[in-house]
Amino acid sequence: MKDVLFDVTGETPLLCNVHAEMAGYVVSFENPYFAITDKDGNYSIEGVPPGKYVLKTWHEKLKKVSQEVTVEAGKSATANFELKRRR
Ligand SMILES: [Cu+2]
Repeated sequence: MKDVLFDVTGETPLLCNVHAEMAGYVVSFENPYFAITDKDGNYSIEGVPPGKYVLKTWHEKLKKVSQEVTVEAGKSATANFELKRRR
């Protein structure tokens, strides 16, 4: 096992030189607030301090979308996205 430090933010593709279908991605962030959607596309990010944020999506086959979200103290905020295929 080899340790690798991801000291850049964004996506790092892990590709195979032999098999084109073997591909994985590591996506690194500058903060601990992220979520992976469930099979129906639902997600939730807990413990976000009140404030204004830009929420960004990432998917290997879908276009990136971002949306401004305001989190108020003691309330939950909702952000829905409609994602389209990358060209
Ligand atoms: Cu391979």
